[in-house]
Amino acid sequence: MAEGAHVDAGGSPGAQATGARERTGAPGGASWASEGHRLAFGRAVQGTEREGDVWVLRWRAAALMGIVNVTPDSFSDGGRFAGDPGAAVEAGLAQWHEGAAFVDVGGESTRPGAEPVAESEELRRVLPVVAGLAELGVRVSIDTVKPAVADEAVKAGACLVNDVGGLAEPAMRAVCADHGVPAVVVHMQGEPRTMQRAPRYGDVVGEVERALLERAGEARDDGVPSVLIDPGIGFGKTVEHNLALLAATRRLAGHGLPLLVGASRKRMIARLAAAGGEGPEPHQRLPGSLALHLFAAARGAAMLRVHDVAAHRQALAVRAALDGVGTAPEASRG
Ligand code: HH2
Repeated sequence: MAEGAHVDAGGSPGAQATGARERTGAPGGASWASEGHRLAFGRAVQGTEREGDVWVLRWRAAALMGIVNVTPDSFSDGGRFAGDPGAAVEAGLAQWHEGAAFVDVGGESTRPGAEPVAESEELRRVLPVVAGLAELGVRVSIDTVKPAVADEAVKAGACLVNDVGGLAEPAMRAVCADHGVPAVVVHMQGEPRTMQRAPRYGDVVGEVERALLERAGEARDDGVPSVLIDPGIGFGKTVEHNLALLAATRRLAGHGLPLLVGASRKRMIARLAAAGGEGPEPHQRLPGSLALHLFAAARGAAMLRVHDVAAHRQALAVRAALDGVGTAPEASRG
């Protein structure tokens, strides 16, 4: 049912699955659609194709991961769906129809200063939403740092584990390997409660890159079928650290592992746009989110984690349509 939702351009996994036309890369070095991305699963998942022992999802350009936080306290959408799994499923399904390749369900806020949530409470929040979306044919990602939550969520239908703890726990790698699901390996310095107090790096890009590649190697060695890597915008980083990492998108995307970037509505946007005042509130940060994500997409990011799927879809499609404009032979001759 939901498969038909993925119909248009941009080369998303959904578009790939429904046979939408592929775009070619623009001459002149822009990489809007020139690089293919690949995620391997140990079992059949909607939109994948079998390749030997694994099932592979392929796409071009940047795909979107929609966000559904079933929490009372998330920095941007906290409280919207707390205690109302039906509304959360509806919102996730809407994001899927808008073109999300995955819908990321989270039951514990990781905003700076957030307190940890008990496992039983996190399970109570996420399981009905994961199961409800999976039953509707939505590819669901589970946003958790707890192996037991990941395990139950995958049993309920999630097909991707998004771990802001960076897959540091062997038990988390075991869950992914045992169920044959890929994972997002996110970089975080410290832990949410304290991570923004005094983030410090000698060489932020080099250190984040090294940590991500190490963790990706451990995951591979432990049998996780594939990973996306994510520099963790705002996870133990100043605005300057975030900017340095975004500026290094091409380098971080150049390791043969799909790169996920999640800057949606984050505090750095308020700081950059503040003009002396407080800066826009989270729900007013869509323009800044688009600016950061279009920048990352143009430099090879494979996936963008976003609250506003339709707006990103539109921006990516319009930007992609500019590929080649002005560089075609007849245009440059004139
Ligand atoms: N950011 C947040 C949560 N999960 N996962 C990945 N892979 N990358 C991110 O940048 C990322 C993430 C924080 O955003 P949000 O879910 O909107 O808020 P909260 O953690 O307060 O629920």
